[in-house]
Amino acid sequence: MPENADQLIARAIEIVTENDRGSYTVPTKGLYPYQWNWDSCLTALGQAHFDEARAWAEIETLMAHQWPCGMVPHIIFHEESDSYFPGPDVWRTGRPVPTTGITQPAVAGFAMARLFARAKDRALATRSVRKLLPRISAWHDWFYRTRDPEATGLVAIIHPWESGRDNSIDWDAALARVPTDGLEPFTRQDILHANPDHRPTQAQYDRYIWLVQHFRSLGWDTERLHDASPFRVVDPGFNAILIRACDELANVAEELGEAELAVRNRTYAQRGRAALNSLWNADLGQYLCFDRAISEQVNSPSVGGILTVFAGLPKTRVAHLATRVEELASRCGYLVPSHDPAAAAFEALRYWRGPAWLVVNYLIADGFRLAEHAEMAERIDADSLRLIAESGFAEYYDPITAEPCGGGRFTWTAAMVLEILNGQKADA
Ligand code: 9WN
Repeated sequence: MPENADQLIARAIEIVTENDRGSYTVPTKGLYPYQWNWDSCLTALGQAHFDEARAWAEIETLMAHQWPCGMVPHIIFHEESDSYFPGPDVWRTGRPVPTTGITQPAVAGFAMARLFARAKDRALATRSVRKLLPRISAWHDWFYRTRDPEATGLVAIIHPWESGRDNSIDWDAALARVPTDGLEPFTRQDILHANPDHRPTQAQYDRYIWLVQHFRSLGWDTERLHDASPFRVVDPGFNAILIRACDELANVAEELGEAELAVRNRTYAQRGRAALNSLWNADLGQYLCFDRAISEQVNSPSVGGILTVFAGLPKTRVAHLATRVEELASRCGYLVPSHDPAAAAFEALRYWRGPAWLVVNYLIADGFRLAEHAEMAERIDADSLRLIAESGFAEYYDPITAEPCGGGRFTWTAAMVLEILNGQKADA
């Protein structure tokens, strides 16, 4: 018998709780034993439905490990573990609690605003926001200062892991230009926990680690890394998340009388949204990445160009993106594939080269909802719930068959189910 909404909510809470380490949540046992940046912010959205204080703590813990320059690291290594590579001994960033030296999609500003808007405990929410606002705003400043040195309005990522879409086809050409000379020998752990055929390849890992060594050799000086990196790509999805976070932070700052933070973040958002136009590809009807190292558009129809809807876009653009999602729907069983199944490089089971991910579905659906395309948002939510019904709370899914892949009992997948189902209850 299919589970009803309350049973699913109970299971989702069980998963989020079992991965809770007190003040932060791990993505899943074994495969990912630390705190990840965007996982935590999306997890907090789910936690808030059953424990608001715990949700605020999740984001506060992450922000407590912000670097003095403003960067918020992609992993915080709170406890020792030998089940993940590359650990703190490889990164060697010299932080009091070890962290990596790169960042991840800037979901925090959006998550903070959403928690604040829904909070029942207003006093707690206001206290938390007062702490978080300046920190998250400093992260946004860091992005536009160090990752957009020529003030184009758009930031670049300098490592595929920063995108959160690690082995997307979007990075293939740029990553192929990353050398591997001087690479220190290493042993991967991920392929002991998950099917190697569903994970990035060894050639990709070699380049991921070479970049880490290269940045380490530059002393993790984040003011220098952009220009010094052979890998510099402008991802429309990554920028969309940052733009929306700036806008949402500006809204909250206005409400709390923080005028200076509000104006600064609003300006970032407006400039970013205008600059996204340069990434539009009329032939495909979606946005594409731009390889800043060689000044060329990347001809790769990935979900990053659809996730752009999350920025809050003009109606004509949203309509084109809705058409594009319809096209993808005709080529798969479950929205939204991380790559167009019609493309030759599409791989249904390999991580970010085809599979569907609930967090991305959630952000895309939210963008359509923002643009008053409720029908498309509901359709994507329905596919997310179909994936759960078919295959449980997996890390990601084959978008054609719904086969579950990667780690099991996955925190952010469960958190997204809490968001979708509680949202539906509230609308009923
Ligand atoms: C590297 C934790 C993270 C997610 C990323 C996802 C994957 C890590 C890895 O897992 O990346 O950061 O080792 O594969 O690609 O989006 O944040 O769930």
